[in-house]
Amino acid sequence: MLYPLNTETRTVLSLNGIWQFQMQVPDEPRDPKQPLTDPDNIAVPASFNDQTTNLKLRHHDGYVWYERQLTIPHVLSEQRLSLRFGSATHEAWVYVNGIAVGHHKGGFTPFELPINDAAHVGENRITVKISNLLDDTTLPVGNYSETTDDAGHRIPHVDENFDFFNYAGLNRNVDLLATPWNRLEDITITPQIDLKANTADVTVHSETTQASGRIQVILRDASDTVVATGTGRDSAIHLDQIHLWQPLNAYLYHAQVTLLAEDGSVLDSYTEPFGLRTVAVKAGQFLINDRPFYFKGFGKHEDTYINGRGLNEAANVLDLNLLKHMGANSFRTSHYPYSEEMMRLCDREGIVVIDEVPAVGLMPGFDFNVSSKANSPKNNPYWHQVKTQAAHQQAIQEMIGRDKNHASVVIWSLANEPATHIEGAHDYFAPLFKLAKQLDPQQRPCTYINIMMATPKRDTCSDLADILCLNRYYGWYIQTGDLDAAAVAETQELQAWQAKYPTKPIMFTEFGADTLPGLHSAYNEPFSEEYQVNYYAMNAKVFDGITNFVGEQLWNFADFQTKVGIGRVQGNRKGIFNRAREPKAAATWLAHRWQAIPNFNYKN
Ligand code: GCB
Repeated sequence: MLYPLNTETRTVLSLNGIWQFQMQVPDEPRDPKQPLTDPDNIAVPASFNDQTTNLKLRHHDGYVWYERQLTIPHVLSEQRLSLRFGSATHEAWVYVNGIAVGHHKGGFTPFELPINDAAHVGENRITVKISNLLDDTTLPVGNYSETTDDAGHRIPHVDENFDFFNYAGLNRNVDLLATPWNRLEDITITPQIDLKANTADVTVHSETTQASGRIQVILRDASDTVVATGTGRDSAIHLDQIHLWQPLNAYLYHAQVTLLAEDGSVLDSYTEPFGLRTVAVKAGQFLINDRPFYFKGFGKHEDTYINGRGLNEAANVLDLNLLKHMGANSFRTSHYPYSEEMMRLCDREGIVVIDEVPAVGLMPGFDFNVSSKANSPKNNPYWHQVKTQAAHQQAIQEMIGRDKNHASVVIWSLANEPATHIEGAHDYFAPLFKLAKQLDPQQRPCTYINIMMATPKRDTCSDLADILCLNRYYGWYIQTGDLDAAAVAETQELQAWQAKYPTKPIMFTEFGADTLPGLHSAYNEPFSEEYQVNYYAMNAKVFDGITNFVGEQLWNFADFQTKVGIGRVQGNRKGIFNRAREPKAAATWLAHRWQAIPNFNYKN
């Protein structure tokens, strides 16, 4: 899916700003033909939850309504008009002047709805009904229930089957797009790189809405010089003396694709950035441009004060600056695809990304203590009853469709901590891995993020993963406070994985300890800043002793908001930065370690 850009043929009008907003009274549907009656102001893009003093709204499970006026200028009236949402969390029904123009389910990927039949030049009313409800058919997975209030209303409740606050609303940009009727619908760029010859054969596949018209492709280098040209809906273009996209040393080319009429006039034009790099898994190593890469970085969240999960570009810029400052090189989009703006930024900055679908909560009964299900029986019927397969396929399709051209993306993560220690998981996941491989033109490695209970003995899906990504909390949820015992158990498990899969690279995609900044302990007590430093020092020592261990992404970059619970103190406090991005002591310790570890050939 193309990112919205102004070009010589296209106009993007931002609909960000203050919208009108109303919470729907449970069980009392509204008629979208009528304007909102007593609305409040709400900012877009942002989650609605932290913009209010109304506790009921902050914790509202159900429907909310957004509304605003849109003036369509005469000059755009001949083009195809559509509304484009960067995301609407988690489900949206969109109306223009009270007329339904479309619907989308899935809270972390963009969608575009044509509106010409419902809109007119001049004033229009845009209305969006949003649901933040989650259940056993959705991703993420929620535990849905209903109660009845005194007035007889059915009140929905969602108990998150995962560890982050269910921030919702119009979390990303909303735009009006005016595009030609005969237009470019999608562009797929697939480079075949010959590292030895320093050349690339780049296929630029252009999809158009109509069969008429011919395609011209111009490739420009980073200094905007034309380096090659091609023609046709499948343009094969050869590049000599290429510049590679490298971790922390990004180099971007641009493909300018033009759809021309037979008379040579421009029907549509769009420019897509792309990078040249290879990714491969070989002999227990993760190779970028044929060199063994070592992941240093984080699991993150889109989570900031006030904006909630809403797009916060200043926070994105700061987070990547902090990441680079620490000597890190990568992060995972835990636990959902992040904004398109963040992905474009990572391409530019040379940040290596593990891109994850919102498949989180695929386990019977989430608990803050992720080790609590250690003894859940292997023959639990969970995977035979699960109803998320359709949503999961759609999420994979939409993530890869959106992010396939990003040089920064090197791995697709198809789930976070599914219960793969329970029988039946393999049948659920095998078709999803197949689908991801079919969809990705670059054939990136695929994985799922393995939960603690899915040990080398109990796990049922690791054969599907190209790289073993483990979330482990030795010294936190288990062997709490005993780092010596934790080191022994962690080493044993890693050795067992390596023995089981001598050619698969292994990395940690989570490990961490909740820490309250300013809390100190001379006795190395959990929650103190000292314990967090010692916890990371213990882990580092273990990692350095495992040959096929190719990366450490800790949990979490920053403290983040969760639902309430006795295991959470105003959210999850495993950040090495607090929520305001102020460093805890561990940030300094880790910066020293990571600055001394090269991006390549660390283990050689
Ligand atoms: C996990 C989850 C993550 C939690 C984390 C924790 O395993 O993947 O979403 O926040 O543990 O802190 O418990």
